[in-house]
Amino acid sequence: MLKQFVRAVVAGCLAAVPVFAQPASGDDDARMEWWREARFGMFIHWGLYAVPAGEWEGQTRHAEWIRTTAEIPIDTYDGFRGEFNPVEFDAEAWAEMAADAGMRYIVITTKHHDGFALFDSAVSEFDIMSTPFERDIMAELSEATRAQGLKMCWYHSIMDWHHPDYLPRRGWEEAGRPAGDADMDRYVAYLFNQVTELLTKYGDIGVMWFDGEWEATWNHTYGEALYKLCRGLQPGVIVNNRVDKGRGGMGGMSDEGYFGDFGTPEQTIPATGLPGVDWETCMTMNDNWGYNSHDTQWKSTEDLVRKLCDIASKGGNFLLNVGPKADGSFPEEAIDRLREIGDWMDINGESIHGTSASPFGQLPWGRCTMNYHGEEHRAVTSLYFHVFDWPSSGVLRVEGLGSEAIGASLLADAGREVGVVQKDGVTYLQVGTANPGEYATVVKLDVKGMPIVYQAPTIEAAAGILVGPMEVSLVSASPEVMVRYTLDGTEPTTASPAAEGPVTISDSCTLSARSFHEGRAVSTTTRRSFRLVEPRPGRMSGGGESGLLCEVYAGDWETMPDLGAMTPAESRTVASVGLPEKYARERVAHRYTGLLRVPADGVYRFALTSDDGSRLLLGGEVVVDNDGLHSAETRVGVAALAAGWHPVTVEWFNKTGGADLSLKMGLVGGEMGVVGAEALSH
Ligand code: FHN
Repeated sequence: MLKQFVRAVVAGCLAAVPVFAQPASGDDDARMEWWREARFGMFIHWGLYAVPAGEWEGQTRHAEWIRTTAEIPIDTYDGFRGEFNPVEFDAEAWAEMAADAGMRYIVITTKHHDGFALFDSAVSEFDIMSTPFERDIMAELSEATRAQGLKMCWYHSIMDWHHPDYLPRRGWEEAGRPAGDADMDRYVAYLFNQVTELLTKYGDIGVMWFDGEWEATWNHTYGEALYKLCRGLQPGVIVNNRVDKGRGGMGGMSDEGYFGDFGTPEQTIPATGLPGVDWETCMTMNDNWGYNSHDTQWKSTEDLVRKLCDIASKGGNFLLNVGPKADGSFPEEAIDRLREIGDWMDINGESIHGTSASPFGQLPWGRCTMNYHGEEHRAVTSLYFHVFDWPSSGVLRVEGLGSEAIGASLLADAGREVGVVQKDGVTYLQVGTANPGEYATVVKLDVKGMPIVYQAPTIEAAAGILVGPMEVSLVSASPEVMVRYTLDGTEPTTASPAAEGPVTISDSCTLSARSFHEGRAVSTTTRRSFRLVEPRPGRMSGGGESGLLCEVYAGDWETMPDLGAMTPAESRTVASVGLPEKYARERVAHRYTGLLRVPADGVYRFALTSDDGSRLLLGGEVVVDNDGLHSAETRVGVAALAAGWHPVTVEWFNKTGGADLSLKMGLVGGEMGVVGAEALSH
C-alpha cells in the first residue's frame, strides 16, 4: 500500500509541469520563523561507519565515507551491523547536551551515503532493526529532543551506495557489483518511501536536510518532486537546498530557480551575509563528520564560539557537528566543548537567539548582531557587540553609527552599565581595561529606533592593475551620504573632491574614500591601491596546430601534483580545456599546454571552474589557483596581456566523485566567454 501511495506521489510530482513555484513569502516567513530565531543547532553523523571509527587496513584517515574511501566490499561493510550495538546510547543525555549548549534543533543522519537506516524502516532490511541493538533510535531521539523543547530534524542522503537500484555504482566496485537492471526511478520510489516514513512516523519534523544530490543521476525533476513530497506530508517542514540541483558547491548558496528553503555552506562561512537569504553553515568540531578515533584536530571552544558570533552577525545559522562513537557515547572532547559553549550561551545567548545580521560593515575588533524591539517596546534596537579583541585603552570605538544611544551594559558582568559618548560619527563605549568575559565578550548598546549606520564606501574596480585609464566606482550603502576621496592615501576631509560618479585613474595610486553627512565624516575610510603595469608581450605567431596538447596522468592526490615532473600515461590533442560529456574518471589528472591568443592589449579576467583542483598558468606564472578537494568551484584571476600568443598551461585533477573543468576569459569589465579552439594552438 505504502509503495503504491509513494509511486502515485512520485508519478504525480514527476508528471507535474516543472514550475519554479515557491510558497507565498508570507507562508515562508511563518514556517521559517523558529529556524531563524534558533541560529544554532546540533548536527549528528552516526551510523555503521562508527564501527571502524575511521581506520581500515592500517589507514586512519577515513570516516563516514569509509566504505568508498577504503573500497570496502558491500558484504564486508554490511557485516558491521553485527558489531553495531550502542549500549551507551542515551537519547535524553544527547538532547540535554544540545539544549544546554544553547542549540535549538538537532539534525541527525537517518541514512548516510552508505544506505544504512538508523530507524526502523518498513522498506529496508538494512536498518537498525537488523543489528543487535534492535531499537528505533530515531523514535527515542525525537521524543527526547522534543522533551527538551528542541526541534527534531532529519538528514537523509539521496546518494545510496547500498540500494541495488541506485546509480552510479562506485567506480572501484563496478566489477564486483555490476549495475545489472538497476532502475533509478525505482530507487527514487524507495527514497520517497523512506522519506514518507520519516515524515509520518515520528511526529513534527523541523527540517529535512538532504545531501548527496550532486551526482548526475539526480535531477531537478526529482528534486522538485521530493521537495513537494516533504511539504505535502508536513506543510510546515523546512527543506534545505540540497533537495534539488541548485547548490553552488561547498560555498553552498542556491542558484535561482531551484527548490530548497536555505543555503548550506559547508565547513566555510560566507564572507558576508545576503539580505533576505536564509543560510546555515554546517561544520565539524574536528576534521571529520563521522567518528574517527585518530582525529585529534579539535577546534577550540573560543574558535567555535567566535564562529557562532561571526555566522549570526551575517544572519546565518550554525549547525555544529558531533560524531558519536559506535557505543553510542559522544567523544569527551565534544562533550567538553558543548559544555563550555553552553556556559557562554547562558550569559550571552540573547546576543545570538532571535537576532538578525549586523547593520555594520567589517568591525576591526569583533562582530555585531541586532534585535529590533518594535514599536510596542519603545522602538528600541539592541546592538550586541561581540568583542574578540578587547581594547587596551578601555574604550571600544564604533564607527559610523548615526543613531542616538540610550544606554549600554556588559552581559558578562551582570549587566554592568557602560558609559557612552557619541562624537563626530563615532560612538565610544567605556568598557574598562579589564575584559570580564571569555571567548567573545558582549557589550549591549540600546539605540533609538532602527539603527542608522553610515557604511564606509566600497571601492569597486574591474581589477587592481591597469594598463591605461580605468574607471573606479566609490559606492556607499547609505544613500544620504556624500563620498569624498583622495588619490595619495591620505584621509579624505570636507575639502577633498566629492565622487559625483565613477572616478577615472590613469596611474598607480592609493585611493581613499570616506562618507560625509551634513558637513562631517560619518564613516571610516576605505583604501585600495592600484598598479599601472606593462602588458606582458605575446608571440607574433601561434603553434602549428589548433587546440592544445593534453597529457593524462593516473594517481591519487589531495592537492595538485607537479605534473610537469611526471610521465603522462597518455597524451592527445584536444580542441580546448574541458572534459568529455559525462566524464567520470577518478584518480586522474590532465595537463593542457599550448598557446593562447589575446586579441588586443588589456587586462584580462580568467574564470577557472573545476572539481576537484586546478590551476591556470600564463607564461609560466600562476594566474588562477583553484587547487584542493572540492565540488565544482570557480576561482578568478587577472593578467595584463599584450596582443599575441601567450604560453598557457591548465592543470587539473579529480580524486573521486564528480568531475568538472572549464575555462572562461574576457577583458575586465566585459563579457566572459569559454576559451575556444580558435584561440588555442600548440
Ligand atoms: O558527503 C557528505 C559528507 O559525508 C557530510 O555528510 C557532509 C555534511 O554536510 N555532506 C556531504 C559532503 O558535502
